[in-house]
Order: sequence, then structure tokens, then C-alpha cells
Amino acid sequence: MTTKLEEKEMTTATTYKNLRTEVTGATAVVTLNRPQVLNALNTELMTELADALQNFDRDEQVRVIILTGGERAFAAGADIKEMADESTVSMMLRDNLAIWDKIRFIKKPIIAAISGFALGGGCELAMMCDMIIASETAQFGQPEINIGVIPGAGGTQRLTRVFGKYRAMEIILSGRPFSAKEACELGLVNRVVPVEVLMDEAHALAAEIAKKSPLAVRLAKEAVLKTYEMTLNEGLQFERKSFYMLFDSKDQKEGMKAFLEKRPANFTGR
Ligand code: DAK
Repeated sequence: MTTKLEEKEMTTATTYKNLRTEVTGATAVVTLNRPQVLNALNTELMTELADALQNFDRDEQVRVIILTGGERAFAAGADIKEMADESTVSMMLRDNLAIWDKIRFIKKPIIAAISGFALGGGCELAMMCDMIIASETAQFGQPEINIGVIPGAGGTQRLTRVFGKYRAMEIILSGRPFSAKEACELGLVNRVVPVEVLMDEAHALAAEIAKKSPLAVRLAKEAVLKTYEMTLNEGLQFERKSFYMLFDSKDQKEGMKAFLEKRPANFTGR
């Protein structure tokens, strides 16, 4: 029989063929690692990614996840070699979107730390994260139109919600890449930093969030994401119920008591 500690070590020590994972304090880092093809997202990599993220979502030691790639590429898109000979029916039967959906439903905050290419599915994967920190070398784009298709993992929807119709239309119909600076100006990226400090910035943001109540962080993430799905009235109702719900947590008692006692709060996620 394994002890709780051994179980945790097994979870965080899982080895993958196309990813590297490590946990530092309360932050898990998942690094896409298929550099020979600029981290092209094949089914195997995506399956491993969903598995790693779900494991960290369950791991109580972890409060924030950073998703990153290499210096040359976060990911240059879905694997074109894998898709080239597919048919409508085989794509439907393979249903890769089910794997992507697992990532969409991760409850902990995910910070994308992006350097180099974030194209096609790479850009869509970044947009599925909750915050994006980009290095000055990051290059985004939805170039699917150049290979006879359109974005298939949320690009037409998420990019348009951020950029608005006119700019999104230009990016998606022309397939032209756009820089980290442009992405930041248009609201897709939280900030742009020199490549040497990219991971430091991501870790600093993760550490800041990791200090908060995990329950409050989880409900806050859920409430913000509801704006994509609900009317304002429904969203406000959801927010209010989530707010009331937190008053049944020890973290709410601890947070407010700590404020009144003028000391830092110690949140336990209970
Ligand atoms: N797939 C497969 N291999 C790729 C790749 C990709 N997306 N991107 C790059 N590679 C490979 C190259 O083929 C090359 O391999 P070798 O020839 O050395 O064997 C290696 O990576 C290095 O690339 P390059 O030699 O091309 O490097 P360059 O610096 O010259 O150019 C580049 C870098 C990023 C500009 C270029 O590689 C490029 O244009 N790549 C393709 C970008 C692209 O079109 N991306 C969009 C792909 S379509 C869905 C989910 C997701 C999606 C759809 C559906 N469902 C779940 C339903 C998403 C679709 C896409 O992303």
C-alpha cells in the first residue's frame, strides 16, 4: 500500500515523452517538449498534456500551473503531418477536441509563458490559459487559412472576443502573424518581457496567486469564464452565489480575521 506522500510523489514524478513537468513550491510547470518540430501538437502530446494538467488540478500541493514551451517555439500549431491525410469522418471519430476540452475544464489558474512561435493550435492553446506572459520574441497567429482550413480549437471565437470582429477577421483571413507587442496592445497578453526573465515573471505571478485562498481563486476563475457563456444578469447571479458560498469556508474566516489582526493570512483551501 502506498502512503499519501508516496502517491503525491508518483503524481508529480510522472514522466512523459513530449512534456517535462516539475513542481516548485505551490507552482507546477509543464513544458511542451517536441523541439524538433517546434512543439507541434500531435495527439500523443495533447493526451499527455491533458493528463499532466488534470493530475496537477487534483494535487493539493499545487495552486497554480505554468504552461510553457521552448525559447524558439511555444507551439507552431497542431501537427500538420498527423492531419494531412485525415478525412471528415476520421477527424470526427478521432475527436481530438475531447482532449482539448479536458484542458478547458482545469479548475486551477494556468499561466501561459510564451516565447517564439504560438501559431494555430499553439495560439489557441495559449488562449485557453487564464493569463499570458509573452517574451519579446513571441509571435502569435492563426495561419490555418494558409493550409486550406480554419482555426479548429477556438481561435475564431476566443480571438474575436478579445480583438473584436474587425481585427480578428484580418488576422484569421490573412493568416498574418502578429508580435507580442501587438498582442499586448490588443489585450491578448498580460505583459511582454525580455526572454531571459520570462519564467521569473511567470513564477512571480504564480507565487502571488498561490498565496490566496485556493477556493476563492477557483470560484473567481469560474466566474470570470462565465462571461463567455452567460448574459450579464446570469453572470451576476453566478458571482453572487459564489461570493455567498465562500462564507462557509475557513479561508474566508481566516482572511478577514488576518486583515483585522494586521497579519498575513494563511489559507488552507478549506
Ligand atoms: N506541424 C508539423 N510540423 C511542424 C509544424 C506543424 N504545425 N510546424 C513546424 N513543423 C516542423 C517543420 O516541418 C520542420 O520539420 P523538419 O522539416 O525539420 O522535419 C521543423 O518543425 C522546423 O520548422 P521549419 O523548418 O519550418 O522552421 P522555420 O523557422 O523555417 O519556420 C514556422 C517556422 C513556424 C514559420 C513554420 O514551421 C511554419 O509555418 N509552421 C506551420 C505553422 C502553421 O501552419 N500552424 C498551424 C497548423 S494548423 C483541432 C485542434 C487544433 C487545430 C485544429 C483542430 N481539433 C482538436 C479539432 C489546429 C490546427 C493548426 O494548428
